[in-house]
Amino acid sequence: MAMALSLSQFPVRGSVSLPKRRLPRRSFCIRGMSETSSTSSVSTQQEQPTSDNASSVTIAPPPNFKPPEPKRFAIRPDKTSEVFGALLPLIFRFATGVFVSGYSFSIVSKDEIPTDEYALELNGVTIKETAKLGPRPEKPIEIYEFESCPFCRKVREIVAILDLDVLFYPCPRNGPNFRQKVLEMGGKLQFPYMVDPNTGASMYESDDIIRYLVDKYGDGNVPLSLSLGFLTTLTAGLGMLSRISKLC
Ligand SMILES: N[C@@H](CCC(=O)N[C@@H](CS)C(=O)NCC(=O)O)C(=O)O
Repeated sequence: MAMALSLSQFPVRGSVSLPKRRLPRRSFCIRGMSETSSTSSVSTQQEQPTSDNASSVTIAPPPNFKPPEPKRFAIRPDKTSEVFGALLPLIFRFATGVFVSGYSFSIVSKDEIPTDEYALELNGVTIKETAKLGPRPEKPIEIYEFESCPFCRKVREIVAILDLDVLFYPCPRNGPNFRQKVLEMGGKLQFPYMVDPNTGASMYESDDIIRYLVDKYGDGNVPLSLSLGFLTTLTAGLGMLSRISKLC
């Protein structure tokens, strides 16, 4: 049975002689690996052995060591609903937020990518990705919100679309940390609440926050999927059905 071994975990028997200055290429050969064997051995051999640096190392697993059963990758049965539930927003929200504003890609030669920039490479093909974004906020925008709130979800989506640096302050119902701060800053407990330290602007109302962010840090256009009024809020809520009971 195959298994991974960390050589440093096992006692080394026999003598090991390693060259002092330059390490030769070695091939490792693992023998006698089975669940029932009480000792396994690993020997190292040089591809081109020479008389002064040939070595042989035998290692043994600890007493009663039983290699773990290999398992197929699978979703834990009690987590299946959570994993599939995480797909709901993708369906109900038409994958809003998956791509940033004005996203496009083209296949280019590797030389076209500046050395300090990242580009995706697939099967030897270099993919250049671009987006159309407005100015970047110098200081991160602060958003007070909570996961299961559909209005907050709309704001999270525009943050993803505009690829903004944001500090999210989690304010779950009965949360002891940041709710009080919102009450002090804005005068009421309502979420989402946004503070932009770059301009001093602060506001409630998801649609106002979205409008503010696209005007200031985007191209001024609210994406269609966030401008459908009640339908936007409804689908944002439906997308979170599987999480509402856990996070409210
Ligand atoms: N019209 C507001 C509605 C916001 C709203 O109703 N938020 C709810 C959460 S989904 C809220 O703040 N509830 C009070 C609370 O959680 O304490 C908006 O679009 O932002």
